[in-house]
Amino acid sequence: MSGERRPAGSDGQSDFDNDLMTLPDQKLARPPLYKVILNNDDYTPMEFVIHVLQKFFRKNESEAVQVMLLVHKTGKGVAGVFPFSIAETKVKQVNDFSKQHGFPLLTTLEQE
Ligand code: TYC
Repeated sequence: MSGERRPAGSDGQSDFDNDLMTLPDQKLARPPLYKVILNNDDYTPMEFVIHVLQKFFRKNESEAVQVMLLVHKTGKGVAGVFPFSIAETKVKQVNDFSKQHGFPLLTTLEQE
């Protein structure tokens, strides 16, 4: 039968695995990432925003204060960057948590 593999070289090993090394590079696309955006408002206490950044985005105290102040001064800021399903979950968790505490704090998603 034609196309049958012969032993390669003197060691009797098949050269089948060599074929893999000659395939063209197959580049895998990176999954898209999403920014969880924290939006400013006039009613949510600064301390609550700092707490949210520590609880849901693993910021330390000084990182959390920095992000909160940026949002307070500019209107919005990035709380974290994640693959879609995680980002979507964070948005829901934070918005639910804020509502439960009676604050209008809102997070939204933006593709990076
Ligand atoms: N602007 C709010 C205040 O003065 C604080 C605040 C910061 C609210 C960030 C929301 O995402 C926010 N109490």
